[in-house]
Amino acid sequence: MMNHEFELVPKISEMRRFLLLIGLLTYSLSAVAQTAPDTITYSRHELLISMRDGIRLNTVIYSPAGISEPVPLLFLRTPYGVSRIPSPNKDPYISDMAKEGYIFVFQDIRGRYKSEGTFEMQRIMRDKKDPKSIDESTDTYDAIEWMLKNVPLNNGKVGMYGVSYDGWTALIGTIDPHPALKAVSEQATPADMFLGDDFHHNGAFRLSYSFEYAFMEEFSKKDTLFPFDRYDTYEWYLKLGPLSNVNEKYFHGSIPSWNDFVNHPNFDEFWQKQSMAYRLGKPTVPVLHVAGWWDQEDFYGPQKAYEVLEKQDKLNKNFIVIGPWNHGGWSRGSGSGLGNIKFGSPTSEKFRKEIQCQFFGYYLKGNGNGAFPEATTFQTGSNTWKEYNSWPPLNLTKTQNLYLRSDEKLSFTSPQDTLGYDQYLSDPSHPVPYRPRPVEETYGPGSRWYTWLVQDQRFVQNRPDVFSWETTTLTSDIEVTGNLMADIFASTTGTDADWIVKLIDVYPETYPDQFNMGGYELMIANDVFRGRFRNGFIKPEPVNPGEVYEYRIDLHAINHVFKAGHKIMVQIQSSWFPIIDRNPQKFVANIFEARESDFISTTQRIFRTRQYSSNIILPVVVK
Ligand code: PG9
Repeated sequence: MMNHEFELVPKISEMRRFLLLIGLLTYSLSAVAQTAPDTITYSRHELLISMRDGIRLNTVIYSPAGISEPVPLLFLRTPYGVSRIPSPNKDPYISDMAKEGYIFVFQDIRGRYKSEGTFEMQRIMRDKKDPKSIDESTDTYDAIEWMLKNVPLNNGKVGMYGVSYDGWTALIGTIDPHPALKAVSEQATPADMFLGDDFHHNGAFRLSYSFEYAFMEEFSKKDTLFPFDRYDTYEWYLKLGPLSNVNEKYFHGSIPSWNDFVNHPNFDEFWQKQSMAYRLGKPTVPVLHVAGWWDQEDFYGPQKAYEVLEKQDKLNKNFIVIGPWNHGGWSRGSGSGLGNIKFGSPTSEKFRKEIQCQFFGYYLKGNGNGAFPEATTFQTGSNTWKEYNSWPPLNLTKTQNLYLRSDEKLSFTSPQDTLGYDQYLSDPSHPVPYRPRPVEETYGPGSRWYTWLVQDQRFVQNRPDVFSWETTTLTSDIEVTGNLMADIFASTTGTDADWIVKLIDVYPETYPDQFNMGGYELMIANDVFRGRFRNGFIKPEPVNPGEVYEYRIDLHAINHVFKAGHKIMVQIQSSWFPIIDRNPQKFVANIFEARESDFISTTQRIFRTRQYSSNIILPVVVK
């Protein structure tokens, strides 16, 4: 998602040139390709194809040379520019499939790069009563219709795939799908931009990501980095002050998504209609969902999309894979590690060769028996692949509660005290950084954004506004598989507050297996909750100063073994900056309109008594 080169669209008669080229390559290279399938050559052609409303979308077609039998089409639609995509056999993401022979088609979506029309962030679904209406689903349909008729030697079957926005467009293709669409692998699609993906988590605004991404996509037709005047964006966002300064000083109303953020601070119809829960019905084509445990952008999305479709998956068309990856990590590299964390085997290679290839091979070419596991997940900590016939697995785990106790202890035994809390001061003028400073521009040069979720959490442990509780050294392995929840009892002296909860695997201080992991504090689960939404995301409510409230915070799924010799830690804090905007801590109706004077320091208390027994609810595998 960086700046990409601009290529000129050829002007001569597109179809004639395209057909001529395909014809020549088909006949001249067939002998070579048949004897050495590893060396299939792909020819590239780029052209504009018309949608039902006359808008033309820029499309690149890579056709395998030397094939005599028809092959399926694999289709990817992207806002990030098709010119960035290498030839299929040079792109590690799809090179294994390229060896097997597919026609690869890449398309710039409306209004991006060389496509005509207007870009709309996650375009809303069309009004079907209006025959002229269009959306990403009709564009997908029209493009497939065109391909079937015009791309030589296609076998009439289409697969779609892609990571993140490209995964989102793939999944949108399953809505009123073209009958030729036979399989889709959405990978890291966002599913709900208010509850869990790029733009908000539980209603807390993902400031740095949303600001930079909205500018990147909407400043021009090509990805453009925001021109920060300094390297450490932590400093820049702090100096920015209240969010109203964004339009006043920088965007001047010109970035549509930013205006949407400002105008929709709650989970209103705008966000509800964007969500996959609203858009998707029952599975229309087989879907393979793919997620990464440490996906810094869309971890929630693929699991939510899987969950929504699974409810109506009578024909067993819905599958999920979760591996030890960051955003899109399965599509590149070997996947043997992430940051300092080692996985003991090339997990991304395995995904591409043994899962992605087989999935499309079965549904598009009829290879194999199609007996895919319902859920395939990589268990971190033990570094082993697991297969389950449901996700999360049923009847495998028992709920155990890990309680916050006095003296910074964490224990499976509940507190019996009648009084007890830990407290810290939360000062919006000194927010806790979410990753070590300098916080480089998200997609800027030298950015450590990509691995921040596996960053050693010792970097904040001694801050007075981050509170930690820790178990004693574990004497046996604890295997946790499924959905976690934090159940936190807390009060604030303000009228609104953010609660950030992290579940951490603490490595032994001396760790000869990998010396630089000694004492490492690895985040296994985390999320933020904005207090104003404790009674629902549609209507925010102030909190009463000093009153103790129960906050149930979804920490999502994990599949992790806390090994004997390690400890488990929980950290709680009230800012995570600048990935999450600063909560003024004084309730205002719309935080995008808060004034400087609304930002106040508050004292936060986390309770750990018999009545208010803050804890983490863990699904622990029964041995
Ligand atoms: N996480 C990115 C994104 C997807 C959809 C909407 C907004 C952002 C991406 O990597 O494409």
